[in-house]
Amino acid sequence: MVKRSIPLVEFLRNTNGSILIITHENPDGDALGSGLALYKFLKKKGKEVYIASKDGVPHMLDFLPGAQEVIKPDDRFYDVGIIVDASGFYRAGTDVKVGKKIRIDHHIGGEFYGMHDYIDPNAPATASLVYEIIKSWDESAMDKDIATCIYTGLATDTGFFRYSNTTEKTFELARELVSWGADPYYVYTMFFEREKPNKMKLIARVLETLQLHENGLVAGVTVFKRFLDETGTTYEDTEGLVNYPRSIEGVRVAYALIEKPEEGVWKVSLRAKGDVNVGKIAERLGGGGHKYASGAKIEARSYEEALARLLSAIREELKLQKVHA
Ligand SMILES: [Mn+2]
Repeated sequence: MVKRSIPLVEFLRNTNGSILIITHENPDGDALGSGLALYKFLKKKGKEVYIASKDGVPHMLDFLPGAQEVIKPDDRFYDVGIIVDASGFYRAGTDVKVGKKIRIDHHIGGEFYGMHDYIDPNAPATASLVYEIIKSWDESAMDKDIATCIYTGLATDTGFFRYSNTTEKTFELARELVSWGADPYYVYTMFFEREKPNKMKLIARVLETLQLHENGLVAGVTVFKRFLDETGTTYEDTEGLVNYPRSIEGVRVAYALIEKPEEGVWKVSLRAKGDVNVGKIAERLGGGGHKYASGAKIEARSYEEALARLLSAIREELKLQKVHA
């Protein structure tokens, strides 16, 4: 194992103040997995550490060790703030008062706070960066709980080892985490196989909205707010619906357009199949993300207007990126 000297490790080692770890809005498996792994590790190291998420912990991630300890961001002042798995503190969805800002992340671009940031856009997950930090600090502090958190981040960000960011190194990391006690079957069943029957009813409605565009290069679904009301589901249940249009043969860009009238916006999730960069599409709409997964919020008065703006951003990028059927 290569031991790297990491300035962040030296900084945290010498910190006696309070530390707030914070995730992005609507946290996913990597945000909470990497955040909780770091939280548990820093606790073991005797640090005064807290973990916060504006939207709490979604049902499919409530099995993560330490999930009950996640707090809502508050008005307290923390000496150090660490944003995980996000391109900056603005992604926390709320203002936090911290003395020093640090970012641990694998997104391209974003905000930089200085030499104690730990950012690697080539990492498959932020969780793998947290694992590097722990290994270079004190690997003997690894345990089953921390391994489970890191494994969940790695698994969810690679589509459970199916996406194109899955490499030999990903499996090597996964093997190490399993040797520390992470249980792939446990994580898989807790994450995927605890759906509520109402979610199936929501999926049925949403699939009815399927549309194909650009000769089948683009496919998407729409989640109208009334679908949630009619099926007794919430926005949390819309997570992952974009994977259905992506699974269609020939589709290169998939979207899920989600009506959020209380915010006056349409939220869009984008997924790429093959070598289209959907991060660029999201940027055109004022959002951001990765090459393969991104999102944005479209301010529009009607569904037609939101869809037209989304499709025009997709069309322009497909032309620029020279993507043809
Ligand atoms: Mn991530």
